[in-house]
Amino acid sequence: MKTIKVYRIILMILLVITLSLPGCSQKVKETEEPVNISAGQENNETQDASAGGEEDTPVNTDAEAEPPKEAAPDGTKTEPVKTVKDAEPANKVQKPEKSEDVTDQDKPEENPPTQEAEAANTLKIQGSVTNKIAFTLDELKSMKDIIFEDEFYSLNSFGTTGHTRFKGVKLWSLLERKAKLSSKASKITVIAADGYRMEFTLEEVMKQDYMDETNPAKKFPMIIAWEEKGQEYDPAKGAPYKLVVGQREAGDVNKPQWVSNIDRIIVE
Ligand SMILES: Nc1nc2c(c(=O)[nH]1)N[C@H]1C(S)=C(S)[C@@H](COP(=O)(O)O)O[C@H]1N2
Ligand SMILES: [Mo]
Repeated sequence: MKTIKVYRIILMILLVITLSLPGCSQKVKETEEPVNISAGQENNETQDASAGGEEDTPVNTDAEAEPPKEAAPDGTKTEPVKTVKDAEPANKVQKPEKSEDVTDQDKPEENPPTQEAEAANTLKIQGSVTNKIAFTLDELKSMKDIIFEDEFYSLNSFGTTGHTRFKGVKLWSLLERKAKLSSKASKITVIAADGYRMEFTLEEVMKQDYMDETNPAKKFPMIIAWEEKGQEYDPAKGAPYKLVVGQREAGDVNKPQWVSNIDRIIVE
C-alpha cells in the first residue's frame, strides 16, 4: 500500500511539474510558429524586391546619409543645378572631393590660393569619360594639333549678326582624344558658371562642317575658345572659356549656343 501511495505522490508531483513547465505553452507556440515562419518565408519569396530592398537598406541609408554631408559644398559650387539629372553628375563630383579630402592634410603646407586660382581656370569634363579630368588653360594651349582659329558668324534671336574671331580647341577632339569618351556616351551638357546650359548630341559635337551663311566656302568645328578678337578672356570675369559654333544651315540662330564662362562639360 505504501509503495502505491508513494507512486501516486510521485505521479502527482510529476503531473504538477509537467503542467507547470513552459514546455506546454511552447507546444502551442510551436504549432503557431511554423505558420508564422511559413508566412514569413512567403513574404520573403513573394517580395523578393522588398527583401532585396531590406538588404540594400543599410547601403541606402549610407548613401542617403552621405550626400547631405557633401551636398552643402556641392550646392555652393553648383547653385544653378536644380534637376535630378544633375544630381547624378553632382554625386560623381563628390568622389574627387573625397580624394581632395585625403590631400587636405597637404594643402596647408602648399599654396591654397594658387590651387584655387588654378581650379577656377580649369575646364572640367565629367561623366562618361575614361579620364575624368580638368584641363588647365596651359594644357589646352599646348594641344597644338587640335587648336582652331577663325572668324565665326553669329546670328541671334533678334536678328543681330556679326563676325568674331575666336581661338580655342576643337571640342570633339578634346572629348575623343583627351578626355576619352566611353562607349555609352551619347550627349553633352555645357554648363556655365551662371547656370546657363546647352545640350548637344555627340553627333552634333562630332560635326566639323558648321557653316557661315555669308561665306559658303567656310566650315567650322565646335570649339572651346579662350581667346576672342585676339584677347584672352580675363579669368577675373569668370571661367575663361566660351563654346563657339557655326550654323547648321542658313538662318540658324547660333549665338544663343555660345555658352560663355563654361564651368564644366558633362558627358552622358
Ligand atoms: N553663360 C552664359 N552664356 C550665354 C548666355 C547666358 O545667359 N549665360 N546667353 C546666351 C545668349 S541667349 C546669347 S544671344 C549670347 C549673347 O552673347 P553676348 O553677351 O556676347 O552678346 O550668349 C549666350 N551665352
Ligand atoms: Mo540671346
